[in-house]
Amino acid sequence: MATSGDPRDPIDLRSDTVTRPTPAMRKAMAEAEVGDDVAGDDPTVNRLQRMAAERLGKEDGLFVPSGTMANLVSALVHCRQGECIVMDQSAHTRVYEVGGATAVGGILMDPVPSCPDGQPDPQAYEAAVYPRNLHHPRTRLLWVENTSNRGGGTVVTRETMRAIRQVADRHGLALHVDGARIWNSAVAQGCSGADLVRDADSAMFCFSKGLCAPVGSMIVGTRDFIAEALRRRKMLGGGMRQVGVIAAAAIVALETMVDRLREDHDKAKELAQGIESIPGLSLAMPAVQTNMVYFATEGLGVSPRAFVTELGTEGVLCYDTGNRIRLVTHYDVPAERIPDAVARMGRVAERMAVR
Ligand code: TLP
Repeated sequence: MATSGDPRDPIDLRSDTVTRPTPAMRKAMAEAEVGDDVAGDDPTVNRLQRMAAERLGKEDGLFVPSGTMANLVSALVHCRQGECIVMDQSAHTRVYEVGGATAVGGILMDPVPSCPDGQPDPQAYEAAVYPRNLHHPRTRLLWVENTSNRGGGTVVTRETMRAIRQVADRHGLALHVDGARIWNSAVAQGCSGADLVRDADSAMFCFSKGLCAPVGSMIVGTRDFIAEALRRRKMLGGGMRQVGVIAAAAIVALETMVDRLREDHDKAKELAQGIESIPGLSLAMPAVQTNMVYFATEGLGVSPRAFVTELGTEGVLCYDTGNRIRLVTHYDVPAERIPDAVARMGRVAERMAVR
């Protein structure tokens, strides 16, 4: 039998995407009422889409298989070939979505320098908007990620959203939110999801991260926007049939898993405190706001990659992002396991320091 600290009993902090559906979700999936969703006939999907749109204060919603598709479909609705989206240089869509907007839509993704505190800088967005003339490509869309993944899981505030909306209005642009973890942001800020996307024309969020559903993301926007999004989803092969079986899990996620995200944030804070106490490791972000902890290994004189590999032998699973290491807390790593994770990291740091 595996015991505490036993590498055969891994602590998986790679991502909140590793969470598995809860028993309540599996039950709802088994019992879901379904129909052909491409024909608009799946009552469970229709209910989920209405529910999500209502919670985010938008007219309509569209269920899609993944966050990547949610972002791609949104970009394709907002922009035509040769047009530009302004986004943080480290935005997930720029860095981790295979360049889909450019590859599929011929859309440029213009980078804005990241701010050290993870808060987008409205002035930097404004500076990246092309003037309208014969020569430049046309800027069409501003893009904000909330929470910011490579920004350390930091939240974007309502004030920042308002300021970016003003930039959009000054230049006649649309505003999209990659809200893969919008509920983490809302819970951390003590506001509603709707508060955070009020200034946006469209937004997406994921069910299959901290909310623990097995599959699926949601796009929300006006009725017209969603009608166009439906065509793009179909074009990309994302029209699904009796998809109520997974929408049922997403309903459970939305109804029961949002408030508990604060537990994940507490676990991340505890993890960060533990890391601070380990000689040679240092936090890469000043404050942990949600469920991510980024740290550096410079003080040990070893590369993040080498540290991650060694951590794997102790049964702590995580990813490096080049110059840093990311840990993500979630439902499937209970609070009781955090001290064990810290202890394992401490052992690895000690071993590597003496080499
Ligand atoms: N992020 C994942 C993947 O990079 C593996 C992670 O572990 O953080 N937007 C943001 C901000 C995201 O973090 C992600 C996924 C996506 C979009 C895409 O969602 P999926 O993976 O459902 O396509």
